[in-house]
Amino acid sequence: MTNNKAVLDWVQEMVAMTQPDQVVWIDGSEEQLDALRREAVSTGEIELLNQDLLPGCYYHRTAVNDVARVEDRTFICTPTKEEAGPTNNWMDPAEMYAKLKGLYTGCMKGRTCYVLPYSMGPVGSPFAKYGIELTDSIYVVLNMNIMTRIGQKVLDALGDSPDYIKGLHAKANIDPENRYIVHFPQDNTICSINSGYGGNVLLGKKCFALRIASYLGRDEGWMAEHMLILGIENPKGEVKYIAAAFPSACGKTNLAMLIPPEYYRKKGYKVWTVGDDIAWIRIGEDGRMYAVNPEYGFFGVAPGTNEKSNPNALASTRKNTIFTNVVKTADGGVWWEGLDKNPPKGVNNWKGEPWDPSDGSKGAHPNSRFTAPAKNCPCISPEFENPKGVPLSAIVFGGRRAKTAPLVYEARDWNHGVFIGSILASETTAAATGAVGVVRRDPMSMLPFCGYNMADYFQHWIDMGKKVAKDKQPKIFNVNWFRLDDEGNFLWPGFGDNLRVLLWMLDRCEGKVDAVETAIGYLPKPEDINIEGIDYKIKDGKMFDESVLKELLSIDTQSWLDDVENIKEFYAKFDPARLPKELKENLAKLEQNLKASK
Ligand code: OXD
Ligand code: MN
Repeated sequence: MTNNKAVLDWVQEMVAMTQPDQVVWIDGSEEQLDALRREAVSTGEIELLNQDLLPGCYYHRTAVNDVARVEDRTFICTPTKEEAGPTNNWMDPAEMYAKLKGLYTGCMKGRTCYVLPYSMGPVGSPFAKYGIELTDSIYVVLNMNIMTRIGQKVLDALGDSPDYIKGLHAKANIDPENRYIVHFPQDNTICSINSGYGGNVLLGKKCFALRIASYLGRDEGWMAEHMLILGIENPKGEVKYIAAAFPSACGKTNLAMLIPPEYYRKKGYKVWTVGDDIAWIRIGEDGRMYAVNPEYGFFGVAPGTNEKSNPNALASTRKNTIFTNVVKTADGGVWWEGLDKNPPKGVNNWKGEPWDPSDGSKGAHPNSRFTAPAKNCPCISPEFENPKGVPLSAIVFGGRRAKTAPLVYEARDWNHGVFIGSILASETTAAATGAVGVVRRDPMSMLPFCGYNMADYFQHWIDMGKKVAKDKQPKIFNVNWFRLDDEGNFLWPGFGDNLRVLLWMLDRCEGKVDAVETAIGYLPKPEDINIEGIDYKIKDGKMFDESVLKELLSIDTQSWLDDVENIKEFYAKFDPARLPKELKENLAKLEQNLKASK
């Protein structure tokens, strides 16, 4: 399939180490993929779902001990520990290679090694980067076929170039004690062993498109970010694009696929999804920032997805989708908590054990997933495959904060925006294990995904801003959809109504509305956020109204001053010589502003 010596030599070396019974190159043809589907069904690796209900859909269960990304077993192996920084696990590359060699040697005996060429970004696009994943899992091949562009066309585009990302995945024994997800940024290499769970084994996603790509982007002058990308079309047919970063479990996929409230739909507003998880951002010929979604599908969390929360995501999963760790129903359909209020009876849970929904246990794993082709999405953007990407008007950061952050505020300038991204935080909810309400800093929502020292990553953000003329820089905002009243009720309706806040941002980008300068940045004047048509009950006897909007836009100076102390503690993790002075200055200014406003 290729004469590329760099590829052939590496494949040969990996095959000599892992010793599979056979090696199969994936050309990406439907014929070959179909044969693999049949084989995986015959061995039980995947199960065929009801083809009348869910054509082209399959079901898979992972091992019970292998259901999520493993941050404590994820490593960045740069030559020095400082390059990986204080927020990554690090091991000396030589030591790690030796450890992995021991684990990989002979681990594919009796198995087939699939050689999978894939592209992140449209093949041939100036954004595109190519990878080859070696894997002993058909499940991985079939998922990668949904999540990325694969096959011969990728090898053709790569030609003789040695410029590709090497990825070696082996399920081995799914041994959690010897599970490693390892990145060698200087070698363009990713190694994953002893897992079969998506985030650890679909190497194009978090491993390549975020960790390795963030490192490449720093060297090459572009950015790899954990961001959704969406387009908002106004009644005149003009579309403006926004990229947004939220920590996991803050509704990124829901925002990416937002359905405008009826009030706006009637006026002709539309929202288009470009991506739900990752954005690669480059400076275009006109000097603006452009973003592409390097992925080809959605690897979404199933629980909580329903006709109301995200009908577009649900529609995306109705064909050619792989479901992992959800409940398989008796008629070959799928179910998960939050899909509807009728759990199926007399079926097995995600572990394959008999399950009685009335005993309070969950049928689907909370991190059960669908892998769905992006093109299934009813609101997929016509620009999804645009090789040049889409121009960004705004960048949004957001987290889950009960009290501190207002509904929305705007950065004073690019560097202040980088500061806001660097202090991004979310509070733990009752759904997570551990204490409730604990603030977890997750800068730019990249904490688990940054492939190098995060202080240098902040500097890269500052430097990227310098390359763009002020009037072409995207404006930077922070949102908080999750503010609570004193009894723990959400004050803001969320979901489709979030569009109202996005439209305020676009008005700001176009200079159409003024804002109020505060200690933390620019806040909207309440009258500039349109709340007409909101019909939201906060609790019995309390409907959403203008007074609630005012509360959402209020700033509690003391809780911000407490936050400043927390930010100082977080910043103290980094080498002060590496942390950009622009961030320190912005922190000092925030503290000073807050004290002055007391
Ligand atoms: C994801 C995550 O799986 O961010 O996308 O955890
Ligand atoms: Mn993600």
